[in-house]
Amino acid sequence: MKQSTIFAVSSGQGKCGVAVVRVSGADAGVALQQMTGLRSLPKPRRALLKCLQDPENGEVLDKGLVLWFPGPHSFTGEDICEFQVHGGLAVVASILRVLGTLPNLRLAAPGEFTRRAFYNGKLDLTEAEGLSDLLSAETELQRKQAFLQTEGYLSNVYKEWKQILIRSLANLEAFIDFHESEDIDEKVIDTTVELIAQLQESIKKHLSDGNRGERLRNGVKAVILGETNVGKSSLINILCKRSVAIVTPIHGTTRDVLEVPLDIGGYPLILADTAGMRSDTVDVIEQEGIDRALKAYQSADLILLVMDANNYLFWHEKNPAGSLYDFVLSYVQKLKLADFLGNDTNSNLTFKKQCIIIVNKIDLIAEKDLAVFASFQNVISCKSLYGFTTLISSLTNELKLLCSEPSKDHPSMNQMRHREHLSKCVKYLDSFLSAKDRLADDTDLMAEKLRRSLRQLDKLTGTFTTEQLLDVIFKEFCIGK
Ligand SMILES: Nc1nc2c(ncn2[C@@H]2O[C@H](COP(=O)(O)OP(=O)(O)O)[C@@H](O)[C@H]2O)c(=O)[nH]1
Ligand SMILES: [Mg+2]
Repeated sequence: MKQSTIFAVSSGQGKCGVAVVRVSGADAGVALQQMTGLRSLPKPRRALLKCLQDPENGEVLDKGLVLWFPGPHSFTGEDICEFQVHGGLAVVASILRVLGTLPNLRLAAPGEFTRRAFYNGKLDLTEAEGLSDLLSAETELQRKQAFLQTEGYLSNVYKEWKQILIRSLANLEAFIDFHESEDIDEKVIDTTVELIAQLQESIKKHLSDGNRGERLRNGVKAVILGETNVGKSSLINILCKRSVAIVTPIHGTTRDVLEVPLDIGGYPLILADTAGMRSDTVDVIEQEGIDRALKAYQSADLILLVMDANNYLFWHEKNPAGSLYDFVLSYVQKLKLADFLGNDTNSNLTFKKQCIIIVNKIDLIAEKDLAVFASFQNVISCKSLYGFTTLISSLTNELKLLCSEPSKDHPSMNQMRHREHLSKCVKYLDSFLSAKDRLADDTDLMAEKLRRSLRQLDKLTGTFTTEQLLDVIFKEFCIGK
């Protein structure tokens, strides 16, 4: 059965200056000629200004640029034609309607162009995933990571690993076939073990990146915690430059966990405002809010611990010899944040999770008392906006630690799917290495272990795949890509 030729708007939905309509498949050339009335196909990859018409009655629909990309040198590997037309809704609708009347043409499904590109070997699975990420990248560093991935930097790493496995397998197979008849060097076995041990090390290192690639892809989860009325909601409103959370002088205003996506220095941050922690509430709704805040704390990567400057001053006057550690300890105990501080022996302030301590409402402190706050790095006022430049740079530093630095030489994996296949691959390599003494007499079995680990890398890059998996990956794409 002949595969349909597909078409879609590739430039996004809605009214715009120019819309790009893309057609891919065996009948793309026919579509181009029908729409333009051209007797022959234009020169490849050269823009041509033409009137576009309804072939049924010659009605001119619009005037626009026409481009012809004969396969295999096209995005999908198939013949592609593109129409750049005026981006009015009716213009685009008329082009789509007419294309739909041509034989064997139909509207593309989400991701179908890219899926065809994948089938035609134009990109592998990790590159296709990179492309999907590039389309949804919201910050500069997400863009960078996704772009490098579409350019094949991640898949190059996996391809290199596959080569090592393929070479090792070839060595073992040669050994199986020839070691009795010919004198094949027994060193082949040692070399293979050595190669596999190194490979396993590299994959383990790639895996143990502390989810930094995944965080950059999905956003770092940060949660604002603190007592009621210290200015948590005021803080989130300032950071996201709009009034997302209700701010009042009444204790216990915030109940739901409120999440907003932010771009901080190019890093994606998903910041959550929470209900203030206090133990004496009798309000069931507020108590539910506090429980939710605790849950948000459990799953967060980064904590913004907010306190009121006056409360600290009060504590300090009562405990003049108390250290910052003592204060934070008493504060988190009051908030009932168990397991918050690190296990330190000499009262150094360390945290279980990355944490920024923020002292708010510094505007309410008298000049003579300001010196008391010298040991805090982040002293702010949500009222006067004092201290926000420092706070933003503290945040950026924390995000740098939590996310991977997009790099050509050490690209990070960034999806559960990658992690799963790589973990399984390591498992088979482990089992190969732990049984390596049997290599000489049970070479078949040992080769099978390598074959299985290779299969995992094949799944990763898509050399081996299933329709179901492709459905999952390509449905993430938009129509027209
Ligand atoms: N003077 C002063 N008041 C603040 C500051 N930040 C917040 N507030 C006030 O403190 C009250 C509680 O603020 P809110 O953001 O709702 O605190 P939350 O309960 O921690 O979310 C409100 O009346 C705010 O206007 C600040 O930096 N200085
Ligand atoms: Mg609040």
